Amino acid sequence: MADNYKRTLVTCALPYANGPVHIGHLAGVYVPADIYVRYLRMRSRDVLFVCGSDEHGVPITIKALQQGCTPQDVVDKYHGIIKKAFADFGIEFDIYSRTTSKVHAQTASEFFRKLYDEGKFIEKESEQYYDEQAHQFLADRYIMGTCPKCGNERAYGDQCEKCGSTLSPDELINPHSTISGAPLVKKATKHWYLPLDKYEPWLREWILENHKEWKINVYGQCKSWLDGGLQPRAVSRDLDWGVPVPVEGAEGKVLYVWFDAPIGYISNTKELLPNDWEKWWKDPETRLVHFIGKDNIVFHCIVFPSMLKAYGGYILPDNVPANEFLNLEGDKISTSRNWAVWLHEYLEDFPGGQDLLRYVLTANAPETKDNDFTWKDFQARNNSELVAILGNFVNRAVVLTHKYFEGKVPENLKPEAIDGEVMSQIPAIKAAIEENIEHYRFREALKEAMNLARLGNKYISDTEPWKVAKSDMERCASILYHSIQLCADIAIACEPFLPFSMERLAKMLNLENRNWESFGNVELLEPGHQLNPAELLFAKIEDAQIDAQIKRLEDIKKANEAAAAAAAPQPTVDPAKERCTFEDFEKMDIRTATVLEAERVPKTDKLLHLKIDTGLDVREIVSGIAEYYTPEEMVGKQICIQANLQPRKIRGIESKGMILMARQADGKMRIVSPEEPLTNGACIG
Ligand code: B3M
Ligand code: ZN
Repeated sequence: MADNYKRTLVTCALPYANGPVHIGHLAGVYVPADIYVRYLRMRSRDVLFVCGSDEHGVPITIKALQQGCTPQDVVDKYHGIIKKAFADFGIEFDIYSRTTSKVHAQTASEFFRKLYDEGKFIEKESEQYYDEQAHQFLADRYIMGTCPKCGNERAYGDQCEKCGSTLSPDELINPHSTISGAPLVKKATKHWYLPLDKYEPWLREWILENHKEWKINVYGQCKSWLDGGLQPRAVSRDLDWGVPVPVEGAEGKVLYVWFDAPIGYISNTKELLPNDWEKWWKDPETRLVHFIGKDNIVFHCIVFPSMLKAYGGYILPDNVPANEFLNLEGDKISTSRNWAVWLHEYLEDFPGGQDLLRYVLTANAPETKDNDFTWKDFQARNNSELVAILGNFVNRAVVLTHKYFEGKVPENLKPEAIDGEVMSQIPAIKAAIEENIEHYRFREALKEAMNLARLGNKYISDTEPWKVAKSDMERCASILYHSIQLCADIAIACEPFLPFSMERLAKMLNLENRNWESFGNVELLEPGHQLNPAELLFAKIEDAQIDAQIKRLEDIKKANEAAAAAAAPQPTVDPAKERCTFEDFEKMDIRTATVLEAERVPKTDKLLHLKIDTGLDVREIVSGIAEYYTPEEMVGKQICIQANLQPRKIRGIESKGMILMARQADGKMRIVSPEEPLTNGACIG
């Protein structure tokens, strides 16, 4: 690897210890990180792999309330389950600790205190809802009331789960406490804020100028945050679960979970290496890489770096290769709707199926866009890739070597041009795997690694050693000699992706040294080297197993639909409008267009500034859709516009036209698009 770094510190998002982990977590964060780390370890790089449970914050206290136990009980339970699931899937952290550890409390506390002492925070008093019966301030999630948009009487202070609107507690009608049921009063409370706005110029330079190489989804999100303007962020909360704010007079206040959690990366390193942790965090020759999901980008690219910068002396992330989301059978994975494949349940249904899941999740990883996991695809990738390509090649090579040469690597007695042709392709494949892994393109890297097995299968099919054996044993020896060398290359190349089966393959081959450097060596296994008996690496998955999984999901869907129907608000529609003439209608020039660029209009919550191709021209419009769509979601979308509306200046921008949106009576809005892509400028009417 051509770089100036001496060591690499890899972190994975600390999962909230309020539930088990599912395939979305694995695909988005933990499998790619593990592939990366395994690869670096095989290259004998100095690497440290750090993770742990995120055990503070409101989600944990809510779970405790629901389950009638203490927050500590909740995190003890899920920390164990999560830690085991990672170990079961071969995610080999150097440390998996927790943010309730002593070291963490000290580290986070000291971190806050230094910034506090140096005047890096703003102190601000604000009015917050207070429960006089429970004697506490309430987080938004603890406040319930009537949704102003749909009338649901059980809407939360941050969201109405019936109509999906994002709310603030002030918007609720009759807000009351979910803890005591009491009505709420407003009371002044003091909090500390990190003035992110002050770091904005520096962040712009550091990210937008100096990290243009970051993944486009990460860079784009950072840009849109920065362009939207940063605000000071509160780093404390009125809550009784968390790291206490280490300031006199701050009783009943804890550090905000997103302030303490990323410091958990530091504390966990400290816990593992009490005397040696600093070189991993403070030496500019350390490269720091955060693996996370897309919902955590702002915290890892903007908030945490600003904290580190404010503190001083720490290195900053070199890269944050965040993935998008994995959906399940076309639907968003959701814990509350039980729409997920839980890791511990998966292993009950597919014992020993770790590599299979790792494979499918990598081959189909949501690296650049959201992706879908389907059980049919899972089966197809197993049966027609792992079994038919990888397993088949290895099996043929090893079985034939046993059959004709008593399981000893034969001698290369009669090589022919075809052997050289096949073996000469290995360096290029190796280089492609390296290039892709080093640029966080794991699905591409896996495809290349599988090309070794494709190559092997083709080689064996072309040379037909079982036929050659009838007339020319020396030639047969050469073919199997090369096939076995290729198997050894595969045992190395695929190890980061499929560690369990490659361990078995290495045993089958009696291959001891699997460092990356030896991959591609002309002779990995010498003639005469004894192989172990052939063993199947992968087994076919029958339809019945897949049907059972699909049926399970269908049952969950039915149960969810029944629950939703029971709870659904009475459907309402907007009243009919006055009649218009055909001529009125004809006057409107409505056509299809495609969004080319989109960004937030600075200092507004609702407006997006779009550049669109209308087929007639490229023009700019300002649209009040920012509450419903992010700029990233809009780019590339085909929309319909009212194209001959009188232009209007909105926030200094000349807006030429209006996007067609459908608005439900409850306020929910979606874009109206053609059923399938059309050319831009197609007239509607
Ligand atoms: N626990 C959020 C999450 O699990 C959060 C990540 C913390 S990383 C420092 O998505
Ligand atoms: Zn509502």
